[in-house]
Amino acid sequence: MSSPGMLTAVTPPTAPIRRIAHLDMDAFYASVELLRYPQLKGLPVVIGGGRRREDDMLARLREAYPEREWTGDDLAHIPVEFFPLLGQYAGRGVATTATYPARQFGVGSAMGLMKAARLCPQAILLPVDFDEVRRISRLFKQTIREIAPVMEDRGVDEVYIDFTDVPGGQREGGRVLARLIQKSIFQATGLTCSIGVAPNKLIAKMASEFKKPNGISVVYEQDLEQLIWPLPCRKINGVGPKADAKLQGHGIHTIGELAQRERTWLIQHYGKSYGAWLHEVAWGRDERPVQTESEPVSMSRETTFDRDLHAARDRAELGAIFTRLCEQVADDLQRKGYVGKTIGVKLRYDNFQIVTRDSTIDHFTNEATSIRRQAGLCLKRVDLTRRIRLLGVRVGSLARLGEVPPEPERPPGPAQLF
Ligand code: DCP
Ligand code: MG
Repeated sequence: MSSPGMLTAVTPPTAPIRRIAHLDMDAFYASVELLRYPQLKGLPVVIGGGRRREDDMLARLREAYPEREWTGDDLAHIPVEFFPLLGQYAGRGVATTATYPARQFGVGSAMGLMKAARLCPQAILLPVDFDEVRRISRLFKQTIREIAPVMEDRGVDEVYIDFTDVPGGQREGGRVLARLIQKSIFQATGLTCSIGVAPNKLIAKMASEFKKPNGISVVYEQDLEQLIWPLPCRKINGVGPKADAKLQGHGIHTIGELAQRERTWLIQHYGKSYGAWLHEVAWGRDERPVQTESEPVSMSRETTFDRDLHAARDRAELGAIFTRLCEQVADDLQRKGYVGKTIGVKLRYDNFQIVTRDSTIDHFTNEATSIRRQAGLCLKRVDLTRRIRLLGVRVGSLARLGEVPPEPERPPGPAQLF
């Protein structure tokens, strides 16, 4: 008890430290199937080879036992022996994911199913059910938002979450909140996920992989040297296979080795922006905010080529890719109900230098052909003598379709003749 005149120890309020989480669902497509077929839990299951039709398994059952009525309620009771095995697969399909028991045999995402079948013929092969995947995806994200509202959607099975100002978000460096989120997601969906909590997105993304499946890893700034530096550079989100190969060529294999290179040396060899970025990430620095769902400012599509292309020598190939990108952006705009009036291009040259050009037109569009025309004009304004490794198309200054002012009517006159 304090009485007037007595000195009380007052601890000054400390500013919360930045704590960012990355959450990634475990063996997502496969786990979604196990909800339907719980009898497959603990078994090697591989997802791939097409999309699920309403009742793939029921159709098999009806064919084998036509005398019985089969309904959706029977799915959980289908005997394991009845499921199709990977070893029987023939075709050119690819595995999208595999359960952890299947991964023990070396099977994983993006592997050809024939190769997977050689590694683990006894695995059960199931197609993906995209509708169910999307439903569960929305459900787990909604569960997170109710606990921690600052969440960035990064795709079907992963998100970033800003723990910094969430009540309890600082306890044990974020571990307590991470546990609560894991538990709530499990209650809502029956699925497990893994979470990394760290000072920023970059490290959180690496940390969420440390204790997969169903794990939590808490990383502090001072853990950089011990936990991050031993990792291969490829673990950095943004270092792809090509950049990694180039780093390897310079004798840089781990993030620690990358951190030991001078910033100026990196800039010299990897370009001004990519080189500087490499230096920052190797030292664990990343200030990017967690961006909650908001009105998009722009939509873009880009692609990195299998080999560097030259504007003149690979004209046809480049032109086809360019057209495709414009079609994809137009499709994104139309699907999401947006139009835009700033159209731009982005190129990365073989030396990793990035250039962008854009121009704003006098009307809103979401048409592939007019995007292509404007983007083509932008392309004329960049140096096309260098070889290109990445090409992107972007439409900005967006407005919701239906909320844009109607186009002014063109005055009648000779122009109408055309
Ligand atoms: N996916 C895909 N093709 C790939 C990689 C993934 O279609 N080449 C799909 C299937 C995955 C989902 O995206 O289930 C999520 O991808 P992840 O990389 O997060 O893989 P998983 O969630 O399956 O496994 P993990 O437990 O390693 O996160
Ligand atoms: Mg995942």
